[in-house]
Amino acid sequence: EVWRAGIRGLDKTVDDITKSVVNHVQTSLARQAYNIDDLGAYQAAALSVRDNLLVNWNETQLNYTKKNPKRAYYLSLEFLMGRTLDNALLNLGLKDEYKDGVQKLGFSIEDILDKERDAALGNGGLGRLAACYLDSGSSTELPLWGYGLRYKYGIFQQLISPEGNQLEAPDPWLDNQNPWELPRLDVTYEIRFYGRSERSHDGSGRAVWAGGQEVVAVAYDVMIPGYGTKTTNNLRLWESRSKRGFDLNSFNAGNYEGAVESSNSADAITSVLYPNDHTSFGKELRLKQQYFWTAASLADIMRRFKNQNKPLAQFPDFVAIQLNDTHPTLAIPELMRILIDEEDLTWDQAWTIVTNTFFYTNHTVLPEALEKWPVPLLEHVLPRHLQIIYDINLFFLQAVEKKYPGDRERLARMSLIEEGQPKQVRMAHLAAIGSRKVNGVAELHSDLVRTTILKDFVEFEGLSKYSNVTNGITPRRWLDQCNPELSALITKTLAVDKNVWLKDLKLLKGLIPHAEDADFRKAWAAIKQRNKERLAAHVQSTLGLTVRTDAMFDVQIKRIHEYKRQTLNILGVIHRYLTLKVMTPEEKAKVNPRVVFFAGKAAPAYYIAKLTIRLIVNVAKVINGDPDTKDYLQLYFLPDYSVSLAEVLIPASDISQHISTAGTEASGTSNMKFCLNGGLLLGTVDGANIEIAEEVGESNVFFFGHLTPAVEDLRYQHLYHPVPIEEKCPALANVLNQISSGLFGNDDIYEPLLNTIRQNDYYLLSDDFDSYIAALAMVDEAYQDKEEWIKKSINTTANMGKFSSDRAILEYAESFWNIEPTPFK
Ligand code: 26Q
Repeated sequence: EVWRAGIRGLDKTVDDITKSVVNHVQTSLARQAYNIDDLGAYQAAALSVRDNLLVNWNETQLNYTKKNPKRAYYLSLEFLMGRTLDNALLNLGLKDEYKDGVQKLGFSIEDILDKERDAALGNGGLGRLAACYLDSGSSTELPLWGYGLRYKYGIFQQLISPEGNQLEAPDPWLDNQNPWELPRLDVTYEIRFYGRSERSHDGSGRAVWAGGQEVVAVAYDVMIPGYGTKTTNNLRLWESRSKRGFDLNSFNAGNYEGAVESSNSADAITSVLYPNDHTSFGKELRLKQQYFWTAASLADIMRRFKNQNKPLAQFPDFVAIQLNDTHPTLAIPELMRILIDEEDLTWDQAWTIVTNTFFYTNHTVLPEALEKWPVPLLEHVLPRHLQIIYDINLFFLQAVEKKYPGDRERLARMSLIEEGQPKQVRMAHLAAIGSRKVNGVAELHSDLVRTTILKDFVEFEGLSKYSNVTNGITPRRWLDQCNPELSALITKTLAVDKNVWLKDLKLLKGLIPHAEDADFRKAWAAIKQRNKERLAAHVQSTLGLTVRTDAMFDVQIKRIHEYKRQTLNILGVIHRYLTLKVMTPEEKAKVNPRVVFFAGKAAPAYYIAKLTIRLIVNVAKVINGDPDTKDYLQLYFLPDYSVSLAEVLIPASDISQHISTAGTEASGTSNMKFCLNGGLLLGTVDGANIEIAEEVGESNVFFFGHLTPAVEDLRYQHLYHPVPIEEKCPALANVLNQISSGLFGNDDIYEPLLNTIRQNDYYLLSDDFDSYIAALAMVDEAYQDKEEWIKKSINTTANMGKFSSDRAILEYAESFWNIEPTPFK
C-alpha cells in the first residue's frame, strides 16, 4: 500500500473521490447529481481521474526540464489506445477507491467503464504496439514522448449486412467531449505545402521555399501514466486548422482555386485515419498527413532543444527519434531542410546530425506494403524535400559507386529513386540510409529484412546497423485489466505483490511448479471457464446469440488479409463440418464440441478480404442452423473488432490461430496476448510464434505448415509446374467444390476467392492444408486430456515473461536511443 500513496496525484480517499465526481457533474458537465446517467457518471469520473493525472504530468515535465536528460520521441501515424479510464485507475493505484466511490453514488464501476468509447486511432498491430510502448515508457520512467495525429474519425466501424457484407460507418469518437486530451491552443506551428523552392547561387546549398499553402498545426496532449510510478509522459497529437483570412495572401494567383477546394482544405488533413494496412496508394492527402505531422513534430522537438542553448552539433546527444515504419520518413529531409536552410549548417554537418538522430523500425517485407511516392506528386507538394532527396541520393550513390565501381545494377537496386512511369521514391531506402539503426520486430523478420529487402544495404553499411527488437505487449492491459481473476490467482500463488510481477514479468516462471498442483489447476481452469461465460454473455447481450460455453473456444482475430489466411481457417471449419455430417451418432459422441470465433476488419477496397468475411458469415448460418452438427460445431463472426472486444475475447480462448504463410507475418502481437492469458497457440513457423515456442517449449504449441525457406520454391512450382488441386490436395479440392456447388449460397459470388487458391495460390493454402487439418486433430486430441491441457496452459503463461513491452522498450532505450530512466520523488 505504501507504493500507491506515492503515485496518486492528489492522494485521494473514497470521500475525496465522491466529492470530486459530484463537483465535476455540477461544474464541468453542468448537470444535477440526482439525474445523472451512466454516461454522465463516466464523464465526471474521468474528469476527476484526469485531475490526478495532471498533477503527475506536470511534475514529470518539470522534472525533465530541470534534469535535461536525452529524450526519445516515438513518431507513429497510429496509436491504437482503446479505452483509458480503467488503465488510468490501475496505473494510479486508485481502482478500489473509485469502485467504492462511484458505488456510494449509486453506480457500478463496470457499467461506467463500459460507457467509454475506444480511441481507435490505428489499424492493427503497428498502432497497438505504439500504445503498449507508451505504457511501458512511462512505467519504466523513460523520457519518451509520442507524436501522432488527432484524427477526427478513427478506424471505421464495421457493420455486417444480413447477406454477410462488410459495411463501413464513420467512427465519430470525439462526438462526446474527450476528457483525456488537453488542447494546447498556444502550441501551434505553420506548415507549408506546394509553392516553389529556389536554390541559392552562393554555393551554400541553401534554398528558399516560399508560396503555396500554409496550414496551422495545433497540439493536443494526452497524458500517459506509468504503472506504479509518478512518471506521466506525453502523447502529442496534431490537429490541422486553416489559417483563415491570412492564408489567402500566401497563395499565388494560380493556386487560388486549389485553396478553396474542399479536398485540399486545411482541416481535411487530420480528418480521417487511412483504413488500409499493407497497401500503399500514392494519395496526395496521405502524403500531406505525413508531412504535416512530421514537420510539426520536428518543429516542436527543435524548439525544445533550442530552449537549452546548446550547439546544434549536440542535437543527437539530446534527441533520439524512432520512426514507426516508413510513414514518418519525410522527417529525414525535413530535418535536413531545417538545418541547412534555416540554421545555416553545411550539408555534411546536417547529415551527421540526421544520421545520428533517427532510428527506423520496419514492420513488413510484403512488397505491396513498401511505401513509394511518385516523384511528380512530391515535386508538387514538397518541392524542397524532393531536391534534398535527390541530393541525398546523389551523395549516397557516389559512395556506393566508389565501393563497387561499375556495378550499375547494384546502383539501380539501391537508388532512392525507382525508375518507371512515373519515377517513385523508395521510402524504406531513405529511412534506412538516414538512420543510425534499423530493426525488424521479431528474429525471423529481422533476418528477412537483412537478407531480402535491405540486403544490399547490409552489405554496404555493415551488419551491426541492422538489428532486431522483438515486439512486446503491456501486461497491465493484457493480463491484469482484461483478466483480473487470473491476475489475482497469479498474485496469490507467487506470493509477491502484483506491482512487482507486473513490472518484472519473468517472475511468472514461479508458476511452473504449481502446474503439478491439482487444486491450482482447478482454480486455473475455473477462471478460463468464467472468462468463456463472460464472452458468451457479451455475445448474448450485443448480438442476441447464444454461445455454448462447454466447448473448446477457438479464436482468430486480426485484420482480414490473404497472407493471414483466415481463408485457411474457414476452409478447415467447412472440412470439419463435412466430416461431422457423415459421422454416426457413436462417432459423434467422441467429438469435442468446438466454438470458432472470427473477428477483424477488411480494408474497404480489399475485395477478396471482404469476400472472406461474407463466406464466414454464410457458413456460420448453415452450420449453426444444422441440427446434425450444431452440438459439435458453432461458428461466429463478431462484428466491429476493437481493442475493447479483444479484451473480452482473449482471456476466453483455449486455442488461437496465427496461421500466416511462413515469412509473411513480421511478428504478430495478439499471439503474445493469448499465450499470456493461458490460451494455447496453433500456428505456422512465422514471426514471433517462433520465439513464443522457444520460450514455452515446442510441446506446448501446435505448429504446422511449410517453413520460410520453402515458400519461394513452392511459389515457383505453382507458376511453372502447376499440379491440379484435385491431385495435390483432394480434401481441399472437395471443400472448394462444396462451396462452388452452393452449399453456402447458390450463386457464384465466392468464385473469385476460390480462384485465388485454384489458380496461383500465392499464399500456399494448398501446400499447407493437409498439415493444418492434422494440427487441428492434434489440438482435439490434446484437449481430451483436460489435466494435461491445463498444465500446458499454465506452463504457457509461466514462460511468457520475455514478451513484456517493458523488456522491448528498454532494449530500444539502451541499445538504440541511449536514454535512461529519469525518476523523481
Ligand atoms: C501505408 C501507406 C498508406 C496507407 C497506409 C499504410 C499502412 C498503414 C498501416 C501500412 C501498414 C500499416 C500497418 C502495418 C502493421 O500493423 N503491421 C504489423 O505490425 C505489427 C507490430 O510490429 C506486427 O506484429 C505485425 O506482424 C505487422 O503485420
